[in-house]
Amino acid sequence: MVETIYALASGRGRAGVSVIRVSGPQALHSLTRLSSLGDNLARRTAHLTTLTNPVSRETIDKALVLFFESPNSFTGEDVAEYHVHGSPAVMEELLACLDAQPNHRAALPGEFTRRGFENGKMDLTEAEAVNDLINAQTQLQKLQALRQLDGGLKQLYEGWSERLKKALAYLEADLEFPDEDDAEGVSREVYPVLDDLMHELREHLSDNRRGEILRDGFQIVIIGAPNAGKSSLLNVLAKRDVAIVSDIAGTTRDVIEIHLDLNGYPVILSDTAGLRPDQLAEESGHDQIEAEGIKRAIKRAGEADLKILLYDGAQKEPDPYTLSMIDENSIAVVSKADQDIQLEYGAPLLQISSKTNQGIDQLLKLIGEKIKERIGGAESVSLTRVRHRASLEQCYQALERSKQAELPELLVEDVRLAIRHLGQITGRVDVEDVLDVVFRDFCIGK
Ligand SMILES: Nc1nc2c(ncn2[C@@H]2O[C@H](COP(=O)(O)OP(=O)(O)OP(=O)(O)O)[C@@H](O)[C@H]2O)c(=O)[nH]1
Ligand SMILES: [Mg+2]
Repeated sequence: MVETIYALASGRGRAGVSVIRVSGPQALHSLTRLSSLGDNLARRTAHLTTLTNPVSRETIDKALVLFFESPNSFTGEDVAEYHVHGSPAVMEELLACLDAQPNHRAALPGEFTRRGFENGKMDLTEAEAVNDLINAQTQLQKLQALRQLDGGLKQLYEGWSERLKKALAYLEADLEFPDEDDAEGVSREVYPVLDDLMHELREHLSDNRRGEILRDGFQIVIIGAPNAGKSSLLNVLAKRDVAIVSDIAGTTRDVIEIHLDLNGYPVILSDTAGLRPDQLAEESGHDQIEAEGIKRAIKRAGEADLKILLYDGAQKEPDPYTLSMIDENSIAVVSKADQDIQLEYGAPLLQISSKTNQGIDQLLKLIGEKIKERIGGAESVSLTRVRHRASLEQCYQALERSKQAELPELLVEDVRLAIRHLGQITGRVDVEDVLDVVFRDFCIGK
């Protein structure tokens, strides 16, 4: 027997209104027990009712309730929604009363969405989009999640799958009736489909990871010598006092991360320990903690989408370790522009001051351009997870193999495999093992 699940669907804590959602075969039963409504109440309509504790007969709250009858609900099951006053006492009593109802239990993380998927209300990419939308911090993240929730990725992958299925049907017919063997038919009907698809897959995959970066955040790291002014810059960009600033070289040790919304792009900005690689040598007298900080800084710089190389304007020589990190994903900047800049550098550099804010707007503009260059707007659908990428790569490889297959049976097998890999993304094939991964990072009530 399918259990009926319940959970607080809105945020925790006090609120004007909180929503508790109940889904499963007994949802109507518990609703009629707790409310004064009969079981023929109008569907998808708000009803004002008094909720009563069936044991003590005490009032739980005055509430607005809605009932959605299977299959016309988010989960595809019978669903009841209780809109109650968002008070901890109301919540505690209502949840306890629900728990006492037959076959009711608290929902697991992501369980409502998972039931929606299992009942065919959405495919896996749409289920993932529910979570992305809930977690969206910026407008562009939100747009990307909405597009995916609207079936953007599903339509793309199912469209590809349909085309492959047609080619597969042709190949199977060809195997079935070898007498009418028509080798030309295969090269006419099948190979162009495989070629086109491989081309489209390549295009889709060589997207600079834009969908993933938009979902996870664009990683920027500030790198420079000790005392260059890295932590001061982080604080200015964060508009708050996050990192400790001092004139002692080697102040920052751990990587300090802040989240920024830059024109709708989610940015994760990290401040790091000043690069002083002589500290890395394992001699006595060297500070092990600082050495560890420097290792972390270098590692983070390697993973970042963009590096801000900060040169100390009070020094004459640019720091050689910072210099060695220049590449196409870096912006070089000079600090302490409010003082006389001592630095002699081959090319003109953007000068900034964390004291007067000089150059900060230009720096933000430069960063914005770099991000845009890398991930563009959110105008087309992009894959948003490593999981999608891995299956698409496998699909591509299967198609590549199919084209080299020497026997028609092998060609058929590879095309079947390619379809299977696409099906794993949308959840159209048996994906038990994928499900736990997909729903793991949901929170309860979703
Ligand atoms: N005049 C001036 N001083 C600055 C500026 N930025 C930083 N400083 C000073 O430079 C010193 C070092 O600043 P921090 O921001 O701690 O430098 P850091 O690069 O984080 O140093 P470490 O954490 O040790 O690697 C402090 O005394 C700051 O007040 C600036 O724009 N103008
Ligand atoms: Mg610092």
